[in-house]
Amino acid sequence: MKLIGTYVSPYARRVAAALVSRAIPYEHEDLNGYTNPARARELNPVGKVPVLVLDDGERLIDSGAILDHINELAGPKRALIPASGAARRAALRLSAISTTVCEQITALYLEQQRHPGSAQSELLERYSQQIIGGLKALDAASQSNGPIGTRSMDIATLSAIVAFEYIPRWYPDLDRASVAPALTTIAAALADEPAFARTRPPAS
Ligand SMILES: N[C@@H](CCC(=O)N[C@@H](CS)C(=O)NCC(=O)O)C(=O)O
Repeated sequence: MKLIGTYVSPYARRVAAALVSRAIPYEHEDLNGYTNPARARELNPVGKVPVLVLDDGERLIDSGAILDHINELAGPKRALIPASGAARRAALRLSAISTTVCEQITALYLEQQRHPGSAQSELLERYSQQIIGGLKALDAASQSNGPIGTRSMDIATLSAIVAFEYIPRWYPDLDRASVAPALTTIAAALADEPAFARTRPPAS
């Protein structure tokens, strides 16, 4: 199968991290949906990466749906998503928080690009509060024996670390270590895990 999407995209990267963590082989095409929108639209009606092309040519879109498929491929012993109950609900909630943090970081960055040098607007402040609120929730789940941690490379941990590492490129003013100290510790402990080391995009 082939994963299409630059690892600068946290959505493509969390899919890649899941594939690497479950030792599922894949080819990679380094497509950036922003710089090559025509190719992205050819592959996905809404013009975004990641896209996962299965061996029979079927194309899966949206990182959440793709991770659901990878979860099926991985099987219950190496599941990415707990099968049921409170653990499943918590993992999916944390996954959603991580992707929303990334969305709001992108929105904040694009808003800053539109109005360079402008004073803190109400919109920027709202985005910033959403990002900080999300990070604090991820941090609360990263306390010892919480659902995010070095023991559980599931959808919650993979997505949280990818979101955490997405911050400095686009929102360098945010002091991640003070907002999310427990997550900072876990990210440092997992930095050399193949799932993250092999999918980390080069610094810009
Ligand atoms: N909900 C989607 C979001 C994907 C997404 O926003 N991808 C961005 C890259 S970070 C993209 O390709 N954007 C191109 C565009 O919006 O034109 C997912 O989880 O896969």
